Amino acid sequence: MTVKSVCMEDEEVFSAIENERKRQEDSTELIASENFVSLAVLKAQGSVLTNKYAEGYPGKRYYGGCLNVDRVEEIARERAKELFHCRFANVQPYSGSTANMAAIRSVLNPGDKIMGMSVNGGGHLSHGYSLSFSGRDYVSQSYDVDKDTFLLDYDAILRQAREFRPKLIVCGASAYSRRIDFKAFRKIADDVGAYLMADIAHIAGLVASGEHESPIGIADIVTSTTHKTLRGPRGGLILTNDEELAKKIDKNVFPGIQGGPLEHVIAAKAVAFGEGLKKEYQDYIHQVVLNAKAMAKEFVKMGYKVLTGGTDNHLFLIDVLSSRGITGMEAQKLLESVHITANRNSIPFDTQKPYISSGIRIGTPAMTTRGFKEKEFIKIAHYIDEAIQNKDDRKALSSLDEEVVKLNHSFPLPYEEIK
Ligand code: DSN
Repeated sequence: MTVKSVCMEDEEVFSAIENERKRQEDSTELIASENFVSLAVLKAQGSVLTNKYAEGYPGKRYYGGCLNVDRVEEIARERAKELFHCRFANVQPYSGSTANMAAIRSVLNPGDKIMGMSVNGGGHLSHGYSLSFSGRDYVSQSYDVDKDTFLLDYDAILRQAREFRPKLIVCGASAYSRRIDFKAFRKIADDVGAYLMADIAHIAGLVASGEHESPIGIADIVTSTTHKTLRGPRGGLILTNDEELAKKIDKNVFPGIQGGPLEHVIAAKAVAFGEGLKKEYQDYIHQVVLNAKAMAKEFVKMGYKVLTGGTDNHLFLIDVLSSRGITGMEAQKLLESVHITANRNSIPFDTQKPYISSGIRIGTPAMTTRGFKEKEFIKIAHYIDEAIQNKDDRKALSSLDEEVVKLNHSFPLPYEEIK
């Protein structure tokens, strides 16, 4: 039986998968946290390793038959350490949030104080947000960006930390377009006797390629996802140089919060880390940043309010409400109607509810993987403006949609159709 005919035995599920493949092929993907993995990553994840239970760690499993998954997990750990120049890596977290949960539990007890960046300011839910485990199990206070510049104000964070006295400070963001000064955070943490955790989920690829300062050796613990700029499978990662913390982290991942590791995903992480060590990947990340800078600049030229006026990394935020009078929600829907995928995003001190929001977040990792350079991103910036200007003109939107799809088709994905 061929793979195609096997897939067609479950028409219902596989036609939805095929439709998603086609949607990805047709669309300009600007969600800053998404990317397109290589065929090798896809193949490793869709492998027979999904059949295997392997609770424990390489050489110390609770199941038989772990010879091959031990090898795979060893390779993943070794490559992660090489990629990030660190001493210890745990590659088992199912996601960025579980990585953060295990990391936080390694240094805090329930009721201890945690201080992370506010979600509205660009931080992540798992950095102390009230509805997340991180804001429920611990006493949390968040720091914000400056009201005028929308930049991290390290003096203000220090003052807040001195007053709040957290046991853990978390730095790292999901929607912050400027470089993060890990050394400044270290000074703040040392000043108040706190641990420092850096969540580099978004900028991991930039850190691995030297496009952004690394927090390794500065923060006590570094967490990440593997599927954003790192361009691996959906999953998490924890790094540290501290042997005692590494032991605690391992215990908190398993058996603390997880059971059997997803060895097929770990294999795909290993493949992605291997790709990350190559020169081509470094060139790719460099281009991601050039593309983001060029696109942000174009929006500024067109009179859009780009937060902080531009970007140092792979993403930026546009206040579409004050720039063009449409909410983030409206902009997201409008763009989707012309095959441009972005996500609405709260901006710092947003007057709209998070579900509606005033902004959109734009990222360049995914389309850079497909081969877009500055020229194509500038073109897309104009397409976005055209869509907003013609938001009530169906005919104009439909012809714009055709142009967008045509452009995307000239940068094809390597994935095989399944029907
Ligand atoms: N949900 C992710 C993002 O879009 O940035 C953060 O984990």
